[in-house]
Amino acid sequence: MPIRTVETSPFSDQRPGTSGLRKKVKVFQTLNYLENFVQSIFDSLEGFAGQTLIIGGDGRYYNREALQIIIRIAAANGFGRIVTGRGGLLSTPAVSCLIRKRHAFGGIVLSASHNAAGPEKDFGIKYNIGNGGPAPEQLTNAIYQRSAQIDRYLTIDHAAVDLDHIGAYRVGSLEIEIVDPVTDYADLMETLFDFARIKDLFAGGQFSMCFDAMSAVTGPYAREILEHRLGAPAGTVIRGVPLPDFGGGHPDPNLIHARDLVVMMNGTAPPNFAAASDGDGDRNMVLGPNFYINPGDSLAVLAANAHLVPGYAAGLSGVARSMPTSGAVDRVAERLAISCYETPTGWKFFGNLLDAGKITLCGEESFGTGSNHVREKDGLWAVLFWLNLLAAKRQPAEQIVRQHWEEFGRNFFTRHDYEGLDAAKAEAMLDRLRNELAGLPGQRMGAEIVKTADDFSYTDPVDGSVSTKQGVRIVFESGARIVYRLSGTGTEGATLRVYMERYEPDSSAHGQSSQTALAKLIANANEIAGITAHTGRSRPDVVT
Ligand code: VG1
Ligand code: CO
Repeated sequence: MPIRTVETSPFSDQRPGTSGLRKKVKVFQTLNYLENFVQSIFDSLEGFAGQTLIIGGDGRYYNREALQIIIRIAAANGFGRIVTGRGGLLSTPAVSCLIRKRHAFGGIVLSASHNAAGPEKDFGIKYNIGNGGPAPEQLTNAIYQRSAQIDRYLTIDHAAVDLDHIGAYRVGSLEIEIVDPVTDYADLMETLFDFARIKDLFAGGQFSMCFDAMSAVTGPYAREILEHRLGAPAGTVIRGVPLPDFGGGHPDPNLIHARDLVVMMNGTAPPNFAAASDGDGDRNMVLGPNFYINPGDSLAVLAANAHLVPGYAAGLSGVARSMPTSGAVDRVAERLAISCYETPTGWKFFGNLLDAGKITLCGEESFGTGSNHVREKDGLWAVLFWLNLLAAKRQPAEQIVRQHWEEFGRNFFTRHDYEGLDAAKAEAMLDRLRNELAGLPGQRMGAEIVKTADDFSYTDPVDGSVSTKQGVRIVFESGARIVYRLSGTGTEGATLRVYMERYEPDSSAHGQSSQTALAKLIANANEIAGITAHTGRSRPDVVT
């Protein structure tokens, strides 16, 4: 099949953010925009001739069209095989799972995660390397640099591939395999968790749960695993059909966007346990009746109880969390006498630690938890981990968390997001803050005294690479801290994230809400950065 070279010219805005390139669908539909980026990825790689590429997406609007374009470019560039899920669907952890299982060269994830979907909304593309994880910074930088120079891309002329039937097709010398999107992933979960025990839990009739797939990609995964393999009653999974616009919703599993689930859990006769996942299936929120489990606490509880789960019973080699994530897991690591690493925000920073066997579990405050089973955070995995604990301990989730606090103390944590800010103003606010950092130590704010103030910089312990400007952090003598950073996943304006945390060893004070426990720190955060003065906002848009 003849390869066609198409002349093109570069776009200046193809720098990948925290998790790939995210833009409005309209931008991706601009002539050659997607083509340029895909060719820039391939131009930045070496040695993939005849190799396998896994491609899949969260089913959002433009997923199918993008997949067809990428198949043609991959064929022209010399890949030997493409594997994708039926309908072009694969959750982000399922892409990671398939890359590893098939010993693929790499993979492409088509998703903008929890961002809204539809013709006027967001789309995204991310390259994952052969370990199954997001491309490291050196590679994303190379892709960006290439995108700024690109003058041609390669493609073939070929009719659209039928994505809806499982089977193998040939496009020139490229083999295309359409697989069931769920099977390999569900099989992997069976190797990690005690399915028989969880099955017993559901079979007992005393336990019920609700899983909100938020009309995004996890519906088929949750149905197969929870309802078919684990015997949870039909209807356990709600909003289980992936829709191109996610039903008009915002599939971000947090207290604001998963509101229906929160209302259900705070209402009369709630189920015993609830969970939600995001657009591409890598995030999770877990809830008990009237009880919200903070992601930092969730990670700590999973680490402390990993010995109860078959896949982790041999022990954890170490743990890691992103810098803004609460230090709850640090205390568990200390107790277990294992290492705890602090990385910049974004899953790509965990890849080397996982590959080198330095860590087994890791997580982020943004509802991401995962382990060495794949190289992405994994929403359903976390839910199954929790179910395994509930089945092993036969205790409500709330009791497990409260006992954990009693044993380890509680890290009160909250994140306040200010969305849709003027990007220049938000940058200016952070620049001013950076300039003032040196003068902050020693300053008193109410009962707190600033101990250190810096802009987080990370040296990867495996390859020595350095990542700077990863978040401004202010740590007080008491151990309380405030972190400020700008989001790297948005497509419009800027989002300021302010993370606040304080440790409370006294269990008689554990009953209060995070917002109450952190009220003074929240006020300090506003004062130090001048959030209201710079942004004109008196309150955050999202609080987690
Ligand atoms: C956010 C989260 C970060 C997460 C990233 C991708 O990034 O804070 O922890 O890894 O999203 O998650 P940012 O730069 O907007 O703060 V996902 O589920 O969008 O793939
Ligand atoms: Co996601």
